[in-house]
Amino acid sequence: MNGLRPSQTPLSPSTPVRRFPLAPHQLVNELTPIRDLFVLAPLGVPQVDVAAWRLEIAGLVNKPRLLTFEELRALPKREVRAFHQCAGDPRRWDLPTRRISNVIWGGVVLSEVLESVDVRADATFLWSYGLDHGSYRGIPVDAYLKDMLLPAVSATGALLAYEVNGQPLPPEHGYPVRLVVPGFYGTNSVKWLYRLELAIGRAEGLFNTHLYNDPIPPTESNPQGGTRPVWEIAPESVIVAPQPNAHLSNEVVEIWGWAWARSGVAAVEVSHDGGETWRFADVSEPMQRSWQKFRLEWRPGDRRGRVALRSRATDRNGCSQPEMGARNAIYSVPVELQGRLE
Ligand SMILES: Nc1nc2c(c(=O)[nH]1)N[C@H]1C(S)=C(S)[C@@H](COP(=O)(O)O)O[C@H]1N2
Ligand SMILES: [Mo]
Repeated sequence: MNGLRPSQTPLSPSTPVRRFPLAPHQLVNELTPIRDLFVLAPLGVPQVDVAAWRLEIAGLVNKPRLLTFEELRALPKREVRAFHQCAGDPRRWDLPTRRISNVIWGGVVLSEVLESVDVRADATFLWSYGLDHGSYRGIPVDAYLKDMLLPAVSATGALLAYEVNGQPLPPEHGYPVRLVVPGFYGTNSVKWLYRLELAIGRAEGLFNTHLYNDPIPPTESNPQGGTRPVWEIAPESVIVAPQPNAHLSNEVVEIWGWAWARSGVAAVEVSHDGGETWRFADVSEPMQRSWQKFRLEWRPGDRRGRVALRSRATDRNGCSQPEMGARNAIYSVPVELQGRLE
């Protein structure tokens, strides 16, 4: 075995890095500039020597491989425009955090690389390992590890990405190479990638089988309930304008924002009375796997006082955002109606 292992990789900083630069009303750009991307690096930021870096592809494959960065760069490059969302606190499935951005990832299509290792027919899972290590809330972690169902990863057009918005990945975003799984919550897009393992079944790991598993409430047919890994992104939307606490006259105002979902957004409804009545907004077609813009013109009329604007996305499978108690719960923007201006 060659290439860097997590324990040999220095971290700088070796303390958690968390940045959330943009609130929903600041998401004014279709493409999020790199400096405005949220950052999550709970174990710190690996400082990777790209000359020593290798990507190992092993497990249930007939031709295991060790790729250098140059070899990866020599493969056909693909760009994918995609929304990128953090699921939030790994235990708080019920808490919306609206950490969302939309970027263009550049890299190599994972399934093309996997073809070259000749994956065995019995492999059902992809395990991905990152070079960060240390401890998370007092629990030792030897490498950041995530798993996903192999067919789902391939179907979503996952990339081994080395660029974001046309630039080399910055250190905190996974330099030199990260996995990007469009349509899956950010936690699955393993940064500072050094190993892919083809396997049968789930991988034991703090960030994989302990954290990031939502409870499934018991039902009559399933009295035990269970858990579900935080994989595919549920339908969600945010209103960008008007911004919270805006003062609106009786003039026509455009309500607009972004909506996204793993399967694509089929419809967005907007309410200007806190959810009593809803109107369908115009929704743009997605570019590749990007978020979709919605807009609706509204004339507040002569009413005065405080109201809540809300948006509700429905995905192509017919699932809508819930009222509350979920990470994709409906977002609400309070505004002040001033009625007719004299
Ligand atoms: N190796 C590694 N990959 C990781 C993480 C991590 O801590 N270590 N955090 C994940 C989480 S929770 C999110 S939301 C995204 C954040 O990616 P970004 O910081 O580039 O926006 O990376 C994911 N990939
Ligand atoms: Mo995250």
